Amino acid sequence: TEAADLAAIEAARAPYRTQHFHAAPMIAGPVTGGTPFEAPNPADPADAVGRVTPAAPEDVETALAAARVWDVPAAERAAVLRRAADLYEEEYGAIFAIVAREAGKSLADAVGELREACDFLRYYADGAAGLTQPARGTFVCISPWNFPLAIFTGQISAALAAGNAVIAKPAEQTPLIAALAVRLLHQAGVPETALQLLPGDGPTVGAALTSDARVAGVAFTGSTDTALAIRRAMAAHLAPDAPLIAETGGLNAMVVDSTALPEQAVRDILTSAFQSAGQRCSALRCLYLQEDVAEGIEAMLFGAMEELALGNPWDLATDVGPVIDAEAQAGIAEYVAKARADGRVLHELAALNVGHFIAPAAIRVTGIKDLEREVFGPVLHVARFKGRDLDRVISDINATGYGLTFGLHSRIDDRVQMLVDRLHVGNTYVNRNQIGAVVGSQPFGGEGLSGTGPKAGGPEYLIRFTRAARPAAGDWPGP
Ligand code: TXE
Repeated sequence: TEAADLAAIEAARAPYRTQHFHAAPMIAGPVTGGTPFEAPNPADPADAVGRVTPAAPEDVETALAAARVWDVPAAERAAVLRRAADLYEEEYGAIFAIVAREAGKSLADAVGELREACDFLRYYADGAAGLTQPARGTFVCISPWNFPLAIFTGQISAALAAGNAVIAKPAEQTPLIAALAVRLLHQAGVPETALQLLPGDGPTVGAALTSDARVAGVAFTGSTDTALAIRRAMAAHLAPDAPLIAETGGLNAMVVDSTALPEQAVRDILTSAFQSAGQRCSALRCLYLQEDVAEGIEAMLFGAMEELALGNPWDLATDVGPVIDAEAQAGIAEYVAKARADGRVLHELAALNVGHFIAPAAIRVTGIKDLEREVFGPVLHVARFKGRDLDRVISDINATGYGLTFGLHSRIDDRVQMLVDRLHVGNTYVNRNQIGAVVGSQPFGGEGLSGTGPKAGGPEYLIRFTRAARPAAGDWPGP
């Protein structure tokens, strides 16, 4: 039963409730280390999560000099990656605890992180046998804080499956979960020269790695601006055929027309906009409601928002946790305050006074053109449209330049097909929530400013980490 599962999870996490974790450079050589700092819990300023020793410039040099491709038969690499997936699953108590305390993610999110990370390990292990080209060399993997286990593991397991040496640079905000993942991968049998970890910040450690000629390729997930900066650094310093595999931001819309089932649409809107406190690149940002049903759906939606439990993710009942840090909180709070001053806030939940929380909010807009940037938090924009204006809605969505996810609630088959055909997005979700990706069966990735492709967890991804890869990003994001 679910109650028994929750009790088991409580028990597995309990030993890690107050543990003080540690992350430091994990390199095949002596560690110098920069100035250590304390990792905060975004939900609870009183919680001492751990201590982080970032990489010093000497550690970057040591890692680059020590990196060695993982030159064993593909079947052996695959077996090690599968063993790592088993170890991740055995360590689920520690993983759920760190994901909650360091990244502020809810139990539902933590379960999703672990499942996706293990799926990536096993999927790329399966794919390793089919590779016909050799490894490229040293791959740098730079990951974001919003999927601190799943995306981190997805990048490095693909690069390792292909036999590369990996140097991983996790997000500043989430080095503790990365350090645990690397420990488990080493324990499974990945050599220390094939997988090294350099905690540290982007402009120093990240930039040093992406502008070193010894690096053969870069996998990156994060903001579009950072991806473009990395592309410039690579063009100046790396071999011209070094691939950049980038997954970046989105400005995602959902259209709900008058034939939609309201209860189902409302449930999917809530999940799409507020799961992970809206800190998913796939999250719904701009909802378009057809005018004749808009009032009814808005009333239902605002009622349903009141059911969301905003709170500390250590509490298993929490639906919406904090945003990642004080800077994110301040930026989003300022954005919502401005909308409030303009009288555009349609509904918002009561605020919490401790931790970096943003109360889920719905804001009136005339359309996606009113969104100047990706607001990475639990903020949903709501627009209304008339049936005859659907063409304009489509061209406005395409005109953002992003192309990650699109959601549609409609029971008119021709309309569904027309929208799917005309919208330039990587992933479309019809009559369901728009945040899912399933390794192997539903690969994830965007078009335009949202990424270079190929889709993660899909059949094209792994070969980009071999010498079969052509320059992936020479003209990205294209004219
Ligand atoms: O991302 P950054 P941040 C978006 C989202 C969010 C915004 C900022 O809109 O509000 O990005 O988040 C490393 N050279 N997404 O600041 O800066 C950095 O250390 C090399 C969307 O966290 O792009 C981190 O490891 N590396 C997204 C990684 O890049 C550099 C997920 C991502 O950080 C670097 C997260 C540099 N010059 C944020 N500068 C998604 N697609 O889900 C930074 N980094």
